[in-house]
Amino acid sequence: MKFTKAHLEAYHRDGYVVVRNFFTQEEVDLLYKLAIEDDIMSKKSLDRTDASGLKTKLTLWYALDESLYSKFARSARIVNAVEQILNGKSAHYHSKLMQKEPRTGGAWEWHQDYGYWYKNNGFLLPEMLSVLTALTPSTKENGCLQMIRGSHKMGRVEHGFSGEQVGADIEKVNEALKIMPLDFLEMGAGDTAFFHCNTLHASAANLSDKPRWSIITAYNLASNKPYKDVHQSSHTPIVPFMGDLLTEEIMSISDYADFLVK
Ligand SMILES: O=C(O)CCC(=O)C(=O)O
Repeated sequence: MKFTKAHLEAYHRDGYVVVRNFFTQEEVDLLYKLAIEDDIMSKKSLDRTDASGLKTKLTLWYALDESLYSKFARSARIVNAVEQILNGKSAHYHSKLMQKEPRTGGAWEWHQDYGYWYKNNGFLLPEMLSVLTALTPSTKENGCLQMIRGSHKMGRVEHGFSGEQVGADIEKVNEALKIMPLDFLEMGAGDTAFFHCNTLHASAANLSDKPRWSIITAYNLASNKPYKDVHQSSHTPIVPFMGDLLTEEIMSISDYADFLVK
C-alpha cells in the first residue's frame, strides 16, 4: 500500500510505475459498486470514437465535492505519492471514470496526456501526471493500458485527431517503438499506475466478455497555473483526505461536479 523510494525511482526512469494492491479489494469493490449504480455517472458519460469507429465511454469531472470519488481523488495515499513525484503541492486537475464495456469498448489511440493539456488547456509545464486505479482486472484481452517505457524523455510530441480522439504523431510513435520497450500493464483490481503526462500510452479495444473499468485521477503541480483552463481546482492545493474510505458515509457524485460535456 505504500509508495516507496523504489517506486519513485522507477517512475522517473520509465515514465510510469505500477503499485500493486495500492487499494484493497474492499475499497475498489465499494467504488465500483457505487459507480455502476450511479445514474448521474451514466447520464454524464461521453462516448469517444476510436480510429476504427468503436466507442469507448468515460465520465470526466473537475470539481471536488464530498462524494466518495472525491475523497478517493484526495486520499492521502495518492496525494502523498503524487507530491513526492511532483516535488511540491499538488492540485486536482480532473477525475475520469473509464468504462470499457465488453465486446464493444473502443481503443485509446497513442497519445501523451500533455499533448492535449498543453494545447487545449494552456498548462505551460509538464509537471502533471495521471493516476489510474483498476476497478476491475485489466488484461490484454480486455484492452489494458500499454506504455512505451521511457518515452516521457522524448518531451511533448505533436498531436492531431485520430477518430474523435487526440492522437500523437504516428511517425514518432512508430520510431519510439523501435528503440523503447512496449509494456502491457496487466493489473488486478486495486493496482494503481502512476504515469507522467509525456509518457506515450494507448489501449486496444475490449473484445472480451469482461468489462474494464478504472478511475483515473489527474494532478498538476499547484504552482503550474494554466493560462487557458477555467477550472479552479487545477491550481488549488489539495486538502488531503485522511480518513478511511470504507467507513465514510457513501455519497455519490453531485450534479454540479463540473462535468465535461461534449
Ligand atoms: O485506460 C485506458 O484505456 C486509456 C486511457 C487514456 O489513455 C487516457 O485517459 O488518457
